[in-house]
Amino acid sequence: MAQRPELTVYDWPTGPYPARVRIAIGEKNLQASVRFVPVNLWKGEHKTPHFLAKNYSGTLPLLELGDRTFIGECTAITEYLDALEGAPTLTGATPREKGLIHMMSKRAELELLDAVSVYFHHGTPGLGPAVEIYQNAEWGLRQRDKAIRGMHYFDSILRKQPFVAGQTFSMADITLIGGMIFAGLVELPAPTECTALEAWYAHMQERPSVKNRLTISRPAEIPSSS
Ligand code: GTS
Repeated sequence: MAQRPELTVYDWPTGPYPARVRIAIGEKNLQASVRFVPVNLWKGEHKTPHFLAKNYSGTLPLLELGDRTFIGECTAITEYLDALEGAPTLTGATPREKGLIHMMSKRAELELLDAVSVYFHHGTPGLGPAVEIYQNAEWGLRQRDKAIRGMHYFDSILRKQPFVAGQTFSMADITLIGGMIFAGLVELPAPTECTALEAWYAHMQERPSVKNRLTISRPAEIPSSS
C-alpha cells in the first residue's frame, strides 16, 4: 500500500475557501492523512506575524507538507492533492480538460466567490472592526452586483452541461460550490430565474464530500499511524 503523506491543513472549518479544500480532500478520500489546525479568523489569527510567516497572503486554507513546505491558494492545494495518488480526478487528465477546468475554476473565483468575499469584507461588517482595518463600502456593493451577474453566467453554463467545466465533476464545481456557500452566508440568494444553477447546487449538496465537509476534522478521525 502506498505510504500516506503527512499533511496539515490550517483552516477555519466553516469558511467558504476552506470548504473547497475540505471537499477536495473528501473527493480524493484523503481524510485519514490530514490533520486540521483551526486558525480563528474572527480573532484575526490569520494576520499574526506567526501565521504570515507561513502564508504571506494571510489567508486560509494553508497546506503544510511533511517537509514543512507551505502551499497556499485553494487552486494550488487542490492541484497538489489531485496529483498525489493515481489519476487526477479533479483537475483534468488531458491538456484540454486541464485547460477548461482551470479556466472555469478561475471564472468561478473571479465572477462569484472572490466577488462575494469582497462584498463580505467591504459591504458588510465582515470580520469586525478589529480585523477589517480598511473598508470601502462602494467597492463592496459593486462586487455584490458582480456576483449576481456571475450567478447568471453560471446558470447559462449549467443549462448546457451538467457540470461547470463539462460532463464530469471537477475543481471548477468545487470553486463554484465555495461561491454558493459564501453567497448563502452573506444572504445573497441566486436570482429566482437561475433555476439551472439552483438545481446543480442542490445536486452538489448531495455529494458526501460536500455534505460531510465540516465533520472530517474530528480528532477521532486523525490516525496515529498508517
Ligand atoms: N485566493 C485565496 C485562496 O484561494 O486560497 C483566498 C483565500 C481566502 O480569502 N480565504 C478566506 C480568508 O482567509 C477564508 S474564508 O473567508 O473562506 O473563511 N479570509 C480572511 C481575510 O482576511 O481575507
